[in-house]
Amino acid sequence: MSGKINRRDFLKVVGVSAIGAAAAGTGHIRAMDGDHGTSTQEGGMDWQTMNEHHQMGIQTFLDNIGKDPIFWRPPMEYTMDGDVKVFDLVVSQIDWETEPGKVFPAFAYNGIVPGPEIRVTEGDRVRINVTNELPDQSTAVHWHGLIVPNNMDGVPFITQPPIDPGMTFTYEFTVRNFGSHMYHSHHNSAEQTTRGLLGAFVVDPLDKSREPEVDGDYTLILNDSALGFTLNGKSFPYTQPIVANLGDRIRIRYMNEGLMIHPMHLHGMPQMVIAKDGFYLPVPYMCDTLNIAPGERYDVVVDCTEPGVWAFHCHILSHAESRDGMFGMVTALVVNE
Ligand SMILES: [Cu+2]
Repeated sequence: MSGKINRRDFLKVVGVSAIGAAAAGTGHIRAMDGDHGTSTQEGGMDWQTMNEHHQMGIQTFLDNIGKDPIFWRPPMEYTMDGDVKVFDLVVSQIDWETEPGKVFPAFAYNGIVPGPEIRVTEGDRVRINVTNELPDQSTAVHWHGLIVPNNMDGVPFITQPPIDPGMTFTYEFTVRNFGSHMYHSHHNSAEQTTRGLLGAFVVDPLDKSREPEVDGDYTLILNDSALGFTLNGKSFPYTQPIVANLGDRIRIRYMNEGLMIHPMHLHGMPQMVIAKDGFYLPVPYMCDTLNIAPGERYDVVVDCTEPGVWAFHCHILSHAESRDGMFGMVTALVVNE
């Protein structure tokens, strides 16, 4: 998967080789004015050190490609009971690494943040057994975007009692509407959801006539606050890129489970927005930066017409880059020739 990307090509694309050449005194980046010596800037880091930190992050990202097999969550396994698809979700407290050595006390569905992706087809009957193994918090699960009976909506004291520690609550409903949806805690949710009780609930339509034919289908869950700025539970440089071949058409399903807006900017190629909150748009539209607010889902299609490694990040820059280099909500689209 990463075989076609080498360091030289990657650095060429992101421009680090030019910075390196300039540092060696052979490049064509010239000082425009004033003092460009090695004096320490505000923040206690000289520019050479800043370059090194940035370059190290990029190298770590490159070296880590393909090393997180569940970054793009595989569909969750289920069992059949008659014609009912039965899923089991266990809520527990774990230590979650958004990057090696950066460990947060987190909450998880089935031990991972985000939880496993539930993927079914419009019209399916589903049963989801939710067992709460948190030591000291009750919880509940809301099926965000799905049209369900009121008593399955997952809001404690409105539609059900909370699921106390040690208890199991069973949700069962027929999946009536397709699209890119989510599931998450709806109890103490500012804490529980941002600490990890979130996941994708993707429903394929029965009528595929408006579905784009794609070479790859990627769910990208945005989160912030309790675990920092993450994409699918990881922070750059430990996020994974989307790897495509020239000419591929890919689909990205953005889901924002955080507390902040995140305008996701893809370099190199436009994004065609085809659906909002699971509903097809009457007319798709093109953009290069797509703002995704908490609770929103957007489906986009990208035609991979431009070879190279293209930066792909939240454009609230403080969610993506610091003096120490890129961090948080940054990944890449790799288009192999
Ligand atoms: Cu952001």
